[in-house]
Amino acid sequence: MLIIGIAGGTGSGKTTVVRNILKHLNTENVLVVSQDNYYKDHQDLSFDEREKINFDHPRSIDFELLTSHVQQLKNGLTVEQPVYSFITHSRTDETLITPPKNVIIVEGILVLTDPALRELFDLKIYVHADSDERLIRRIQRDISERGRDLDEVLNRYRTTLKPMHVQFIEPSKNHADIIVPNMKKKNEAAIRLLSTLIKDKLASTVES
Ligand code: UZR
Ligand code: MG
Repeated sequence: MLIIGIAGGTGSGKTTVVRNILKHLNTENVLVVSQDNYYKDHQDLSFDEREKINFDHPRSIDFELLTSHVQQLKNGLTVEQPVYSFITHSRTDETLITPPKNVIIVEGILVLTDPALRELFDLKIYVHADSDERLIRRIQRDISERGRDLDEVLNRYRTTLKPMHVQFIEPSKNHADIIVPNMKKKNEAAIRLLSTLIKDKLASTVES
């Protein structure tokens, strides 16, 4: 089994990198776990209060649960992932029954900031894109997929996304084994290298 952590700022294109890696692997053997499902629940707060939460600070993530789930998957156990709604900013009543796979990819902006979780990764990857590129992607996505308006996105970017990126996310790059560039230009070479590395590592750990 191989456990891979993929971090990078918001809009860096983690999801795209994961999708592109998957094209080179036998997807039946790969499980992708997103940090997004592990935002802490705040049933006690009103919607207005929840909207003000700093979702880019490591403390907004239930790392204890995420780490324990990754550990259980590593031990060959099935876990029940929470399902989080970005619309209501809270956990839904649903869960996701998740059996372990040969390759487990854990992706999210903050997955390289937590020491205990980091310990579980066999391979640590950081996806890099310049901040203007990330902001452009974030604006496009939040407006088209998350029902926000421009003012809201820019305001959040300035007040939380950027400071949290500078304080926590960017420094977590130091823990990465590999930094993948993900600007507009093609990064097929990096993806292919990475896929080969994953296959190699998998081949050498397949007996364990
Ligand atoms: P990616 N996020 C929300 O917008 N709403 C939530 O309820 C929980 C998280 C955002 C979060 C972070 N910040 O920047 C982003 N805000 O999800 C991380 N605001 O997602 O890695 O896909 O950019
Ligand atoms: Mg994403």
